[in-house]
Amino acid sequence: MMHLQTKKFHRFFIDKKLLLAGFLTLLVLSVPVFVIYQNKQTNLSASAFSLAEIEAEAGGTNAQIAVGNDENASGGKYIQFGGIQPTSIPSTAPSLTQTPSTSGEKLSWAPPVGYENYTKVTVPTTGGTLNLTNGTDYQILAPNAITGPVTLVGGRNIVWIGGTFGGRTNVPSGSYDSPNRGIRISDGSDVRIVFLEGLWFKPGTYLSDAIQFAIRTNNGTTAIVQNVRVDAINYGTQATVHADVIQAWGGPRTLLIDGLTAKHATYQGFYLDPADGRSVPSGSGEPWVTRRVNLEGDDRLGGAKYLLADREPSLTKMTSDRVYTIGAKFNSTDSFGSWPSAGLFQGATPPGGDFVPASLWNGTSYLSPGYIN
Ligand SMILES: [Ca+2]
Repeated sequence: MMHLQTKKFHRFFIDKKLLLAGFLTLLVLSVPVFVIYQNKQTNLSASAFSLAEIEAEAGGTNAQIAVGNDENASGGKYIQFGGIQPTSIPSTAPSLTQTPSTSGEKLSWAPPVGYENYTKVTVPTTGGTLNLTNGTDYQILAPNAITGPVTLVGGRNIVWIGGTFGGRTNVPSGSYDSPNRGIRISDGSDVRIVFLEGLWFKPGTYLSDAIQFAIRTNNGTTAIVQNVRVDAINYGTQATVHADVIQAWGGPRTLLIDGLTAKHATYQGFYLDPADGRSVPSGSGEPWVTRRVNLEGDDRLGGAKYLLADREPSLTKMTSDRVYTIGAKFNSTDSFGSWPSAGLFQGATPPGGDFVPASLWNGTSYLSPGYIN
């Protein structure tokens, strides 16, 4: 019995040694694998953080996430958080000290990458309300001259390049504010870009506001307005319809303008109040820019009053870059807020003529001069 027990003990001892050796072997073999695995995890983690850096400033990972094509990205794909494309807005903005451009030269801000693949919506000739889906990006098409007001409700990124507005050739009266509006931008996805370029409001027509931002709840809208020409009469007075070339009636968070000519502002030009009827949009944004703008007052109804009104200068941190006003009978720079004097030329027109000439359009076709970046 003792012998057997000894033998058993011996075998057990040997088995334990084998077990220990096996364990050590396993440990030695597994450590490199573990290290490699850890490195792989680190790399994946780093990649994830790298991708997250393309988020919109005010966006979050709870916003929509999409995968897009980019020949510069690894594997030809990139992940997009929050609806803002990698060529995000401020990064494409040129320095304000760059060589001044004149009409027809390249624009400051490019549309979001891949906008050509956005869902396409054609504006009816008579205009109307386009109900878009939040979280979906849209390209707006306007192959025909539009004769009525256009309201864009919903959607995420919106790109509208090229369009003409006609109709409404009679002197308006009564409650014509809404039917004589050009474009209204309403709420959509919270973080997004609304990109408007190449819009011409034709001569011999009457408007209230040409472009109006009526963003009641969104906080992260970046609006870009480039090469807009308003030959139509922005028809109104203080006592009647408050006609504006551009009115921000709530929002956006950031407004960037390059190229805007308006010839007949009877009451106001830019009336910008992102907190009108709501609280100031929260979150981080970019300083607002008005670049290559010429506004002309028209005194047929008593004279233009405020051609430039910024009612929330602490939010907008406005920059003027070649902004010209002429024909304001009362105030050009507004008594409400302030307008930066640098880059502003009152009682003057651009030495090279209108920043946005009508020659940019051929019929309803608009040819973009392209973008600096
Ligand atoms: Ca208005």
